[in-house]
Amino acid sequence: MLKVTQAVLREIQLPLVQPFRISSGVENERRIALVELINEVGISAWGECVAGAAPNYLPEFIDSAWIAMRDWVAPRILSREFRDPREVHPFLERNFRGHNMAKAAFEMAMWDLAAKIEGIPLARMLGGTREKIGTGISIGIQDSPEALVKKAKAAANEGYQKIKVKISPGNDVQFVRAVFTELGGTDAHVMVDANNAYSLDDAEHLKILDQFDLLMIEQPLAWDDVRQHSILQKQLRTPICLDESITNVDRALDMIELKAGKIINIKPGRVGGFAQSKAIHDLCQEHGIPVWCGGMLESGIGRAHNVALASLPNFTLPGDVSPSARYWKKDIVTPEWTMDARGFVKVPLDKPGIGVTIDLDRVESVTVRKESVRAA
Ligand code: OSB
Ligand code: MG
Repeated sequence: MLKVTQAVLREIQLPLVQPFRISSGVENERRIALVELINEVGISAWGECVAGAAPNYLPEFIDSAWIAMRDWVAPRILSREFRDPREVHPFLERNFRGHNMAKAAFEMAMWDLAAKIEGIPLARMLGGTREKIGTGISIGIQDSPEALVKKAKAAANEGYQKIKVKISPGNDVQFVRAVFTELGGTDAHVMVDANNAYSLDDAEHLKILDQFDLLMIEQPLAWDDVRQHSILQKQLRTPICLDESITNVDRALDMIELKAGKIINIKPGRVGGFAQSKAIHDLCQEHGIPVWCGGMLESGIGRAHNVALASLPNFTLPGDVSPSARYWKKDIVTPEWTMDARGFVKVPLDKPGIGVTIDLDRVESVTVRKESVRAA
């Protein structure tokens, strides 16, 4: 039985080792909401809310998610005993629209709790089969093509299997050409992510990118669009991968039926947690659509959830699950996340649950607000 008696929300602030710029804004520091769920015998389980400081990726942001979690998600989770973590998502959906990142933080913590109670690794609880995850890096928009090439080459040398370059109008063809010229023919696959920076009027311009044999172009058009991507995909040789638009399994089916993309980036936070992530994974598998696990600059806790999810069989492309040192001077978990020279992150299979230990002293030292919700 999954019976939570207390939920603790903490906001931590962690400076990024390098600023991260995407088409819609820049982040120098991550404000992250962590969820700790404690059950009736004192087992602690953890989740991470991936909402950013600003509503520039999807509508949620950390302060909206905080209210959603404190006033709506936590009271629901605390009001009931669950037999199985699969029951959590449908229960949270009842007369409660949206707020997927807030819901996911709790839903994923419930999977951690279930795995800890069963004494098995989260990856196995989810149905994962992989022992290591191929890893990609997401490189933010740089000041010049030269600066980008330097970063991309360094990443290839570190062993990253996939190099994702953030693009926006004015920071695209020249930048991608420079990387293609320097890295073409190496093992690292190059892709781009536009985070909605283009419209259908840019189709001719985007076609220029076809010559670079990119692994994919991620979310070129509007954050909530599927139909226009299907028009664009017909004109592009480069496979489109949807990120922002896929907020649940129904949108994934829309993409498949409308041929609006050929790949899906699954971020569990974006789709309300693991149950929907698994449903999207399974649907894509049935339709021969590869998936990969995206990232949201997570701390070591959210990273643990992503690594566990990425161990499922249809995660056939490298995930944005870079090692801790790519983001933080010091992570909040032990051991920190590392990547081997061939670009793999190991799935922790030696401990129940998320597989890393929370460094509580470190968490407390970076906590800027904390609220606790108890069962009525
Ligand atoms: O579009 O994938 C994205 C980070 C913040 C918001 C959106 C995105 C990203 C990333 C980060 O690309 C990838 C990572 O966590 O390494
Ligand atoms: Mg993206």
